Amino acid sequence: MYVLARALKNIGIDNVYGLVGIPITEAAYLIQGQGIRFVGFRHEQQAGMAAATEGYLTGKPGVLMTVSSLGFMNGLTATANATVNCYPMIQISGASDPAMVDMNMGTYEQLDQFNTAKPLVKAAFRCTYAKDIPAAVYRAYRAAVSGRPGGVYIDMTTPALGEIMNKVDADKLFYTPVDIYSPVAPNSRSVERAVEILTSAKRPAILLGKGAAYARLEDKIKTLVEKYQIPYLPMSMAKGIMPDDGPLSALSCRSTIMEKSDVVMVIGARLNWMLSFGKGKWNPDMKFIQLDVAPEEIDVNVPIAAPVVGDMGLSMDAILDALDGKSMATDSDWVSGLQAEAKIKNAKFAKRFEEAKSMMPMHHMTALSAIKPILEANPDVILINEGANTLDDTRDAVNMSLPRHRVDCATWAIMGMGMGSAIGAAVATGKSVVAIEGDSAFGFSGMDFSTICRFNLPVTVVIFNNGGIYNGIGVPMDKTTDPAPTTLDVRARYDKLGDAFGAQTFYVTTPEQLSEALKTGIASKKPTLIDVQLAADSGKESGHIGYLNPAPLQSITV
Ligand SMILES: Cc1ncc(C[n+]2csc(CCOP(=O)(O)OP(=O)(O)O)c2C)c(N)n1
Ligand SMILES: [Mg+2]
Repeated sequence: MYVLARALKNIGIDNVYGLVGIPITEAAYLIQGQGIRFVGFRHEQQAGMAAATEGYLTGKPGVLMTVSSLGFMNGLTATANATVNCYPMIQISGASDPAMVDMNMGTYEQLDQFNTAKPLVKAAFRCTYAKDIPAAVYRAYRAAVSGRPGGVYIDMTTPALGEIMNKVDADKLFYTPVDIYSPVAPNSRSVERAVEILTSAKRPAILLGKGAAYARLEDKIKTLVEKYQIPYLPMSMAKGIMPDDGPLSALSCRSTIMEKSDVVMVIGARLNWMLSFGKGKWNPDMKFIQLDVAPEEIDVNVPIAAPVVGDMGLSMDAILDALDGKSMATDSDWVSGLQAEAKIKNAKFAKRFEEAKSMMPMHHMTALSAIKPILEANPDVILINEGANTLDDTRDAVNMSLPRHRVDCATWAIMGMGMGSAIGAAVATGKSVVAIEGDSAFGFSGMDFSTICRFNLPVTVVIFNNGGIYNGIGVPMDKTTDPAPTTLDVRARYDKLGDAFGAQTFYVTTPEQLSEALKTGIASKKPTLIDVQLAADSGKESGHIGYLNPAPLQSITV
């Protein structure tokens, strides 16, 4: 296990997130002994979310360590989520002796973890001998960050962890991998094609995904947008690559971009369910230019007129070079039309906010009217966000102005990333973090608020308590005294959970109290928990994506 600790140190791992037990406890101590921070969690899924968030924010894979069987599977949920979201991370799990697993001998915590993990990760390795550990760690690192990033699995068997080697032989195992991240340039014909289409566009737009944030394209995108006056539309986690309230932001004109643009340059985003698969609402004559690191992403759902496949930084450089000296053919009223529409939409949104301000008990937007100015005045705070209405309303309300400062439920729209991601963000960047959580969403990871306290991290957790999944007014259909399937506890005092672990806590019922509490939490840089009392009828089923629910034939009150 010393070999493992040293391999992690050699490759530059700063933090390991995990939860110990047989057979990894001693390894965790030795890892700490190498000067690597070991952040011990209460649940492996959250440790995994922290590792994934570190990977997304830094571009270096986050590392998760789990015990065998259920610990492995708890962590694997986060590793699978990382693969889907293209976050680089490595899950290293203690594992039983593979010879015994293969013969189904009923050994301690027996599970064929290697084959269980395989379909959910980019690459998987199994170490049966200590001599294989450094190469497995280095290869896992390379696999996690290369091409499309994702989750990688190492089955760290008990025999490999316990094997004793002589030091001279062990020392020979370490090497420095050459070019552990090696960007691949796009082909020049694809760049020319993209530039031809872009410069002939009458109504061009840029659609930004979190891949563009991960690839650190902000300076190049700024040049493209400003020099060629192209409006941009960010996906949720791409907010802040360019300022949400900038003059070319089309954030409030999403439908118009979909329906009216003739060329959209998709950068690090996928035309998946979140974008109606590039069909339906989209202009049927649309020409998509798509920049992606993975060729498999091209032509998914709709044919792509100009794919540019390769490292997106190199692709952007090549496109900017090829554009130099060329001019755009944009209709003269395209940008001004969008700006006029944005003005009207923003005014409408502001009016909605004004109306919500005085609602008592508070609604989501009432609480956000207090939160918005504080977060916008502290752009360097990383925002973590999960829930349904809590997610949608916060995303719509809070403008971002810096890249990689918003992490949320992302592609799978999962609950259960909050505390882990908040911890990963705080540990990996040293920055202050605010997590805005629905009361249901918080329940998935709430116990790891204690990890925030134990490590004294600058994290403020804000819980929007409307007493349920979507709201607290669901009507039970069987007329028993059981709560409805969506109902939680609108009278719960989440702040008392914070008290149990020594956090600074607040229970707030008005926007003024919330404002004070949030300012205090951020300024203190201490673990803070704010229980925000909302009305039980604030929020609707599934927030903005209720249309995805199959329709029932009976009348149901959710
Ligand atoms: C792992 C997982 N389980 C269940 C769901 C279904 N789900 C979607 S949103 C949500 C919770 C919404 O309630 P809350 O977080 O309180 O936000 P609100 O809409 O009430 O503001 C749930 C359980 C999910 N997305 N992920
Ligand atoms: Mg709720």
